Amino acid sequence: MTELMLALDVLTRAEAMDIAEKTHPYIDAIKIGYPLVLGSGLSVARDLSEFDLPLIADFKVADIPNTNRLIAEHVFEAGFSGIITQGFTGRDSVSACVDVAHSAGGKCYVVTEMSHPGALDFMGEGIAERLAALAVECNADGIIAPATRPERVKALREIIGKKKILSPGVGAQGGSAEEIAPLIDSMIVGRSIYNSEDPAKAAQSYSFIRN
Ligand code: NUP
Repeated sequence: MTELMLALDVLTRAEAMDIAEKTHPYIDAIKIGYPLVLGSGLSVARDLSEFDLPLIADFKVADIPNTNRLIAEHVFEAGFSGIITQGFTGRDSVSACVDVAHSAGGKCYVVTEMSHPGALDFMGEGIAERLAALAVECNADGIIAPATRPERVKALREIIGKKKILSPGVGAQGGSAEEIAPLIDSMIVGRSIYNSEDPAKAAQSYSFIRN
């Protein structure tokens, strides 16, 4: 079974609550990041907790260990259950996020190779493998890997074993749900659900991955 994680990149609390209300029976987790939090404030996390789904903070944290720790503490105090951090800042910075997450009973995921074309300028083969190994070394709960490049997801799976792979890039970025779902643990989908005329129906259209 592969989970469906809704990337809720709408800009206001009202829109976020509306889409979550319509889609929550068909999704397994919600991910929010800068677009919604800068538009509505961090307190939107408490509002979304009414849907009783894991809530992931996609802040791609990328600072020195002390600043990462301060950011992660805010995230878990705000009611999130997981955080996404960059890995390229190195083991001490990643460990700071993992430690705060685990102390709060939450999860921490490390970005390895991003899903957009430009990711290959700096994060492609070789580097992504090192980032995945760092995620294992730092005891992170999983990685972010690109649904737009299934062969890269297979290579990164070899490194992380049973840790979770959360994978964005299906739909608007061109990745195929059918192709990526068997390789990953959680499929992250945003625009093709929240921009749909009927978000509930769009979310439901991915239910084959959850069976
Ligand atoms: O490599 C990444 N690619 C990516 O798209 C890492 C991410 N965290 N994301 C996020 O996943 C992106 O910021 C957005 O929130 C979501 C994909 O959304 P969409 O392309 O399905 O609209």
